[in-house]
Amino acid sequence: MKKKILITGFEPFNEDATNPSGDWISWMSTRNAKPERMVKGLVLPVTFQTAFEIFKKSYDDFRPDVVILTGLAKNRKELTVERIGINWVDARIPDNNGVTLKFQKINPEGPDGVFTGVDLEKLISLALKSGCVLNVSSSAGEYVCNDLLYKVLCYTLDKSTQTTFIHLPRLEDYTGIFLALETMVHEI
Ligand code: PCA
Repeated sequence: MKKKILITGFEPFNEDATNPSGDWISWMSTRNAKPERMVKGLVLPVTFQTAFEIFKKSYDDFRPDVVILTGLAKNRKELTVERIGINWVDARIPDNNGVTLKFQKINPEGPDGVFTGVDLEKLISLALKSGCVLNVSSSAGEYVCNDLLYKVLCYTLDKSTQTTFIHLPRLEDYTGIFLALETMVHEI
């Protein structure tokens, strides 16, 4: 059976005109998937209220085996994979709807944090295979990326889906990173 992979990125936010995570999704749509893979791409709005709802609709329709969420982390220098989504939001800037959620739990009844079930060592070696360093991070921040990661991890926990989140750095040239992410999609 074909393995189904749902990949997501985000629209631009704050003062940026572009978001490499959304650009990666567009780039992937120009590439050939491996015959044993079915890949669906989704570019999400940077909004607390709607990003997860849009994701959920796509997830429920597509029923993927693997979910690879991506976003931009401007202050990082290398590609990083997130180990955990935390039940906390404290935004320093408004989202694209003008909403700034401060100092609160994402879900007052939810667990404090949820770890990814993905084999991170395998991801690191897949990235290295394409000549790219992949670091592990234990904080996806307190903004929309962590909000999405936490909600998706909670939602997919008992559905035998492998869910991961990868933050892209701000760079001039993304060729190497896009290829490394593609290798992960093809070989995870
Ligand atoms: N990065 C932001 C939200 C959207 C994105 O690409 C974050 O790290 O929360």
